[in-house]
Amino acid sequence: MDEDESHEENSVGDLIYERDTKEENCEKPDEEDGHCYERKQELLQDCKRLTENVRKPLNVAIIGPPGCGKSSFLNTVFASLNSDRWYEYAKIGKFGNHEGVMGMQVTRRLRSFPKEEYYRQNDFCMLPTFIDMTGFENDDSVITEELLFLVLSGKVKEKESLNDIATYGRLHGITKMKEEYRSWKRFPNRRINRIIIVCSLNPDSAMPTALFKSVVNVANELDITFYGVMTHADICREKYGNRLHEREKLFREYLGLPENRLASVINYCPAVDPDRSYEDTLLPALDVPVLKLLRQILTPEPNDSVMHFDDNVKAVISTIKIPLIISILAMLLYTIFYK
Ligand SMILES: Nc1nc2c(ncn2[C@@H]2O[C@H](COP(=O)(O)OP(=O)(O)OP(=O)(O)O)[C@@H](O)[C@H]2O)c(=O)[nH]1
Ligand SMILES: [Mg+2]
Repeated sequence: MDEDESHEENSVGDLIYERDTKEENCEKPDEEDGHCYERKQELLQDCKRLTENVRKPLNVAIIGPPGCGKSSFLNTVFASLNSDRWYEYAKIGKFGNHEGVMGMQVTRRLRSFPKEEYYRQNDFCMLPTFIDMTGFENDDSVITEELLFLVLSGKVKEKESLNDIATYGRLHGITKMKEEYRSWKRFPNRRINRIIIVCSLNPDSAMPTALFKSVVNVANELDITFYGVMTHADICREKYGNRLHEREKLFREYLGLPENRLASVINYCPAVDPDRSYEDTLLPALDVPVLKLLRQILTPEPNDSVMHFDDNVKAVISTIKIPLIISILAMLLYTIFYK
């Protein structure tokens, strides 16, 4: 049996053991389920407590190369934040490679997951909105960087086609693109507060350094804190040994990430649990590292609940606009007909 085969036969228990031996706070393999379950509950409480005093939910964007496990990671995040079972909220599948099914161009849009969509308990907490940013190529062209700027600064609506914006930029040039889209109304509720950059731990897959460069440039320009997540920790540990440390190191160096802003995760997926027991229950050993990272992400930052001045003005205008128009019309009608 080769290494791959032996790995495919890995049970969730083996994976939990691997995870336990790595996770300093989930390290008792003989009590693995119970211990990880308790650790999960502690971390979950910490995460909820951190959101108690926030004025509005954070927007957390997920970005990474096609097929690296962004949607799977989001579903793992949602499972971690809940207490019943895993669900497929973010659709999993390899559509990210430029062309979709039967060679058709896939229209790329942002997909947001507000708390109401993924959180199934009734308690009050201001958990974040997660935004799946599929469709960014490994590219550091000015057009990609500008597209990232528009998305991260909250200028792109949910249904807006990212392809159309990029095509406009390619046809008319970067200056026109900036003039056209930066002048668009900003949606204060869509401004991104944190970024999670996802990358596979597999050393055989290419490291999308150009995309990383663009994300880091734009995140720094907009003063957004970013985090790193490395997926596929299950298939890689045994097979690649030391090469994984090199890969992690490289990833951190490209992003300039301190260790506390990086997590290696195993996502809920059939490769990890062929019986898909997670459709009935949760695997707390997979949740723990994700919740540890989320606790970091949810730690309040000075700018979090502060709205920019122009956002406040726009918010006030848009709130009073309709009643104001109705009042003016009513006054006009009154003046015309009764005076
Ligand atoms: N073994 C293993 N497989 C994973 C892991 N995470 C994701 N996968 C698999 O990788 C494949 C791609 O996952 P997706 O979550 O669709 O990747 P994505 O980045 O959202 O892909 P696009 O949206 O197309 O860019 C799926 O077959 C997943 O089951 C992991 O941690 N371990
Ligand atoms: Mg996806």
